Amino acid sequence: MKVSVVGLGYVGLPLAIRLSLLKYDVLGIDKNPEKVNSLKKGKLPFAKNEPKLSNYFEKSKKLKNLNFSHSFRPLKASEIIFICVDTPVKKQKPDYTSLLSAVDSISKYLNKNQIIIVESTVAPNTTKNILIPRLEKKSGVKINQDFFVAVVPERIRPNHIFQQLTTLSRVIGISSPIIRGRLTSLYNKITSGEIDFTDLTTAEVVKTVENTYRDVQIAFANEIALACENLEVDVNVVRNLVNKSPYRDMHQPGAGVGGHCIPKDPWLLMSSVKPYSLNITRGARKLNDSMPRHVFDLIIKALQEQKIDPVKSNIAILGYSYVENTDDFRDSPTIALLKLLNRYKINFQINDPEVRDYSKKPPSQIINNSDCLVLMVAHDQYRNLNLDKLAKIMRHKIIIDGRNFFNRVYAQKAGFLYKGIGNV
Ligand code: SAJ
Repeated sequence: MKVSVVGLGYVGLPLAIRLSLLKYDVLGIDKNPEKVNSLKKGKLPFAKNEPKLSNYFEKSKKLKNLNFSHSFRPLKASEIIFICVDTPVKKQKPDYTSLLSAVDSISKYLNKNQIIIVESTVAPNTTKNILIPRLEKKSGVKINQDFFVAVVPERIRPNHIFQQLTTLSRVIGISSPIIRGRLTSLYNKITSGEIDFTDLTTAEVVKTVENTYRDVQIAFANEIALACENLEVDVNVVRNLVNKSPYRDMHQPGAGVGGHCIPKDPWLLMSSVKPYSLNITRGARKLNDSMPRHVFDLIIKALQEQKIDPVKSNIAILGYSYVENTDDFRDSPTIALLKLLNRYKINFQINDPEVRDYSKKPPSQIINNSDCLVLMVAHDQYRNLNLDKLAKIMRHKIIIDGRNFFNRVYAQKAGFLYKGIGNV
């Protein structure tokens, strides 16, 4: 069976490779010619450290059933077309530029009996009220008569992509029960997880709510961390003891919430619900977005305690990506922190072993002669940092711990002024 995947990012490319290994005849389409050319040459354009991605890509190349194109014309022959393009949020509203461009290109070649599967995360009611009418208008074919649509939101996380793609349960919203059989067969091959059928809008709500739920959980942890700073208790002790109580799952407070899912999906949900509601959701977003500012305030407070003029200081930032052990830095909290340091003309250097632009200098080189070490991402590679050795090369010994990464007592024994989120 011929299938097409439109959008070859963190979702689309692993999916295209998975489908190739499942022996489908796969066409990967992307608007970015450099990405298409890199893939045609057999080179991964990103996520080189993603477990299994390069290994599966090599296997797929041997099957010769995965091709790449910048043009949409060949998808005429596809029975199934997956849409996996980015759906960012700009000024708290959905930006569907890529999505609508993909839909318009697909509609030029849409023909009978094709199924379009929207894996991109969209606001509730987008597929029903925007995508389907646009497809019909631009193609002249009719929904549930000539073509069908499904909403199957992706459920993957960088650094765990194939593990999640092949095992997690999937929600499948369908435009008509007619396609239930075909989608059952398809997704039972893709994942060993359960597949649950529902309508198009419910599937969109489930996806945006599952990420909003996580954002609210993290915001609660951050709020309690700020309270613990005020109460001068260690939030990590509080969290560990709270979570010993049944049915509690207090999340990790931290330097902020980044990535292409959690900070975005609550705005997609809010954009589709009448105004002035979802107050907890809105408040959680605001609090999580304020955490990089809180890290900045802790830096300034620590420098002042040590009588260091911030504009004459040198800050060592560890971690640029949005979450540990990945090179993905979309919406990273560190980006927000750097904006503040730049605004107040405070010097800094960055190390991130996973991000090419910041992996050339080892941590020791950017920490050498610095006044303050700020841990923003809990990369495994930072686990071998020796605080006694770092204390000897720093000009002043301050640690701002954005991820409860270092042991406070140990850091203090090594002579550091230690301030952690919720543990100052
Ligand atoms: N974070 C915290 N405290 C926590 C957990 C995360 O501050 O307790 C921060 C992280 O540092 C990061 C951000 O939140 O900056 C997001 O982290 P994440 O672990 O949620 O990672 P994501 O963004 O890759 O989330 C994805 C989501 N999966 C999909 O959208 C399909 C999310 O729904 C999953 O729960 C998550 O992966 C996962 O853990 O699988």
